[in-house]
Amino acid sequence: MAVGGEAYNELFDVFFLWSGVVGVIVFGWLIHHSFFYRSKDGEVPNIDDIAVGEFPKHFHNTKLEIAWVVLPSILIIYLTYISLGPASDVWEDPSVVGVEGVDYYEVGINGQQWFWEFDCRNLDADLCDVGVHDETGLTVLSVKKDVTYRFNLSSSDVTHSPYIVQWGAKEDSVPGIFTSMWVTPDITGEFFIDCAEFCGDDHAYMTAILEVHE
Ligand SMILES: [Cu+2]
Repeated sequence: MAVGGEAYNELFDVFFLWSGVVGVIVFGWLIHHSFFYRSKDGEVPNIDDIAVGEFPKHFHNTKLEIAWVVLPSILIIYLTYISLGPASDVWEDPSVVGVEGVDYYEVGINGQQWFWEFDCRNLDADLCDVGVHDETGLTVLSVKKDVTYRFNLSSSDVTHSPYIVQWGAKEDSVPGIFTSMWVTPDITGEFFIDCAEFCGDDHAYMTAILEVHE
C-alpha cells in the first residue's frame, strides 16, 4: 500500500462524520424524550399501563422499529465495505505484485516480549538496514522510499501486532502462523512501530523506529 496513511485518514474522516451524525441523532432523541415525556406534577403514575411481561404497546410504532434496525444496518454494511479497500491493500497477493527482487523485497519482523527484531536477509544496506536510534536507543529499521516491501511477520512467544502508527497500518504477528504486510513508503521520515496487541508487562514499551530514506 502507498503510505502516509492517506487511505486510512480518509476512512477516519468518514467514520468520524458518521459517528457525529449518529451521535447527534441519538443524543438529540434522548434529550428530547427525557423532557418531552416527563410526567407532570399531579399526573397519575404509570400513564402507559406498563405491566410486567407485557410489551408496552401504547406508543408502539412498527415503522420506527423497522427504521432503527434497517438504517443502522445499512450504515454498518457501508462502513464495512469501504474499509475493505485499504485492508486488502495491506494483504496484497504476491502474484499481483510480481517477483521478489524485481518488484518487491521481503523483510522479516519478529515480535518478542518485548521488542522487535528485524531481518534484512541479504539485502543491501540501502534497501534495508537495522541499527540503533541515536537519541532514543530504540532499534531502527531503515528502508528506501518508493520501494515495495513485504514485511513477513512472526512471533517467538505470544501474539503481537506491529503497528506503524503514523501510517495507520497494522497486522497481527501470531506464533506459528504466517502473516504479512505490504508497504511502499512514499514519504521519508521516522515513524514509530508499536505493538497493538496486548502482550504482557512491557507491551507499552515495545517500540521501534521505521526510518524511510530517499
Ligand atoms: Cu507485543
